[in-house]
Amino acid sequence: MFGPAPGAGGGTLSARILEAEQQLSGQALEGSEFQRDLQRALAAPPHAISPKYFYDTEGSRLFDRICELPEYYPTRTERALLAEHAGAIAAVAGTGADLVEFGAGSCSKVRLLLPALQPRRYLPIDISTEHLVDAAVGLRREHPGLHVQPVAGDYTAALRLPDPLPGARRVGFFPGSTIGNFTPEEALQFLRGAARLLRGGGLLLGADLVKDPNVLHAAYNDAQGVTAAFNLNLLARANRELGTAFDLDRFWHSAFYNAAQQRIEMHLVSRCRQQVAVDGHSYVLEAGQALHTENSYKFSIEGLRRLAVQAGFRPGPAWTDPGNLFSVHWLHAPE
Ligand code: AVI
Repeated sequence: MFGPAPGAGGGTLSARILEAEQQLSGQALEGSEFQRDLQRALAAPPHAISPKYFYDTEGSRLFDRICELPEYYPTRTERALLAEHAGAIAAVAGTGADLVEFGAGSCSKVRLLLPALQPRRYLPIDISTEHLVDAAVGLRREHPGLHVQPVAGDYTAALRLPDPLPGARRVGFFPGSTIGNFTPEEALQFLRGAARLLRGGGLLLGADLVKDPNVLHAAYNDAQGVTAAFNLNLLARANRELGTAFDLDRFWHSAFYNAAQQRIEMHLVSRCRQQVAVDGHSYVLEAGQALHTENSYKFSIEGLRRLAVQAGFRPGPAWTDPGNLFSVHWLHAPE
């Protein structure tokens, strides 16, 4: 899953951004992968597609708006936990580390940790190159002494990372409960890869907690319709990138809590019987037929710790808010 990229060393920020842009060759491939996965999802049950396709530039912008919504508690709760416990986190993670963030987006949460963690280098990884480069430039401006080396790519795929810094322990940062967007098998596989990559260091992981389904329902069905737009952007993206002609008004956003699976499910539901086409292949969607676009698993503290142990980590402290909405875990990765 993870591996070093020989020769991807230091250099100026613009050179490092160039490296990130050069890794776009991986994203060019993603265009055809998106088409193939969309065709597969439309052609036959289970009619499901990976949520990774939400995150083009527009999708990343919409996700940033979701994080500001009053109903979407995870972001502000996790931010408060990171701010409050930054010192305790640095005490277990250590200072001067080689800090790797999986799915860094706008790199906003890491800012809360930088003064306490004082990493020697920061490697933000993200699939949305444009977003990543903008974020890295902003971060470098704010922290001129920080060595920022963005890596554009899909951190769930075979990703080549720069060689570790000699003598620095690797600390991973995976906030936002993005772990919940994986299937349980993918989550285990991701954590196993991370435990190998971070040997001798550890992972700081954010995980959303099981709670009152009404709170969850509101968080994924916000009054302003931003989550609906985020969900529908998957079809808008197909129109932009694949030349499809999905009529977004013919779909509605559906999000509900599946208690048996401990997850929010998001779907795009066809409002009517309609025919759609992708690259010359047409598909009939019945009224009420759903395209499953995302799962967002919720965890108990103990459940998350069990998963981490299975993946090879030794769980350390976990921090939660007074309302038990969200959790942040330190997971030590033994040598
Ligand atoms: C990125 N991820 C953790 C978000 C979540 O809550 O599962 C994505 C999201 N989907 C709808 N709203 C936010």
